[in-house]
Amino acid sequence: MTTADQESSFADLGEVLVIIPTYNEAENVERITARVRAAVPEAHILVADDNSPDGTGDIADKLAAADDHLHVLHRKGKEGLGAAYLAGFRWGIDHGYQVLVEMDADGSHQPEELYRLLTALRTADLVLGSRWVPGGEVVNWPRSRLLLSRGGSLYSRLMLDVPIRDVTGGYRAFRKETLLGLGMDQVASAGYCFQVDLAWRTVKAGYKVAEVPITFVERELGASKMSRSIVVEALWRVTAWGLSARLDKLLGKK
Ligand SMILES: Nc1nc2c(ncn2[C@@H]2O[C@H](COP(=O)(O)OP(=O)(O)OP(=O)(O)O)[C@@H](O)[C@H]2O)c(=O)[nH]1
Ligand SMILES: [Mg+2]
Repeated sequence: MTTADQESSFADLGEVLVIIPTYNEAENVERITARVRAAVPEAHILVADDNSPDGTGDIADKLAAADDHLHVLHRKGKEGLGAAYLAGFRWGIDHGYQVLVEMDADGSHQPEELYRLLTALRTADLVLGSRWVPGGEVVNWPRSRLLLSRGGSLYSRLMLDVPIRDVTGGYRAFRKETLLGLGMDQVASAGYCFQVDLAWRTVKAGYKVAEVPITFVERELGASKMSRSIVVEALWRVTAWGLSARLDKLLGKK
């Protein structure tokens, strides 16, 4: 595919904004933004930085000064992935973007696969990049991490009754209307259950969700922000949501 083809290829979807939340990603921010720019030249990027002590925000500012498709949202301090995305979504909607993409900074979500998500968005309201559908895979993950992710996805799927294979994944493309319709203002999840929360809300609101296979690559540079408290938050929230949905059903509420 030539660059000219790519430039015109997603115009029918409207303006695309790729939101990349960052916390101490100084080693990754330049590389990931360059890859996005090369893969989908017409897309804009918003780096949502939580005042990273390692200077990620300053690097992003320098890159943005030289590229009119790159923007930076500076936030006061570390408030979690979920809060950074919600702020990024609002920024994007306020600035007239029609498609809002979630992507990690560490290279796990390959920009070169973004066209798959955008292509599928033509006939869906939310597209999930999925590790657990045929054709999807994970490269370089230790067994413990594989079990955590697969187990977390399975538990969420059963508990919440969502027909999604990879419900915890964070490589996603939303239509603006989907975000506006799913009640973003009530989302309180901070860590990884933010992803489960949004997917569940999207299904409950009756939107069409599609999954496309991705190859997820383990981060090579920088440190993970995954922690015990993030896993615990996900576990208790998903359990509480699932139980309360079951109770509502039993009591005949909608
Ligand atoms: N703005 C912001 N970004 C965050 C925060 N926590 C994590 N991130 C970013 O969210 C993305 C995902 O975080 P990771 O640490 O890679 O988490 P992960 O992919 O589950 O863990 P690894 O597999 O170990 O990489 C990265 O781009 C992080 O920099 C936060 O509190 N604020
Ligand atoms: Mg990561």
